[in-house]
Amino acid sequence: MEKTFSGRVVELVPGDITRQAVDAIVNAANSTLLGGGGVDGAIHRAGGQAILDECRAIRAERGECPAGEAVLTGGGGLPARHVIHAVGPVWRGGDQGEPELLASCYRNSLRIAAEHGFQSVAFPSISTGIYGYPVTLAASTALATVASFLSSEPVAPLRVRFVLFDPVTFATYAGALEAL
Ligand code: AR6
Repeated sequence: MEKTFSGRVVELVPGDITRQAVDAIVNAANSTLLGGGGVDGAIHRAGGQAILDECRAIRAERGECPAGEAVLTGGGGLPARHVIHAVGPVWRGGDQGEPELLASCYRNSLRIAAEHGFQSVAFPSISTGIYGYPVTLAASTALATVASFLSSEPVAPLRVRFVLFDPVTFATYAGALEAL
């Protein structure tokens, strides 16, 4: 399923983000940038030590990465050339700035992609696993933020793919994209 915004495509696919051959995949990281479970664990396992070494160097230089922000590394052994490590918010009931932080995760990731001239970027469903963000709310914020960036920014990727790991998440994003 896909929709076009100012000639740029948002598409939804089921599957595993570590298998995507795109300019950059986005990781649902944590503030330490040192790896974890979920999609973060899968990306580090599949991409190898080079990604962790780069994350360590970034951390040593800039400290922790706060929620809402993102940093760039190479793709190590992944088919993707780069990884954008974005830190989503932990869901704390929804009145602790979670929607703004989630939106800024997507915006900052796309800004990094645009700055580096990336044409294709793949996102997972940030924050909706271990961080507990309700999928219905996350899907509409994620898609509205990406659509707005693609519609309004002079420089942006041509293709943004959401790679959704389980059928419920895929169906929820499909409903939200339809409604947009
Ligand atoms: N490809 C695509 N999506 C995946 C994959 C995969 N290989 N594996 C899991 N998902 P989560 P969060 C989905 O928990 O909620 C880590 O420990 C998963 O089904 O990975 O942002 C970090 O270090 C869900 O739909 O990320 C942080 O501490 C989505 O990815 C914390 O988890 C996000 O789930 C971040 O939690």
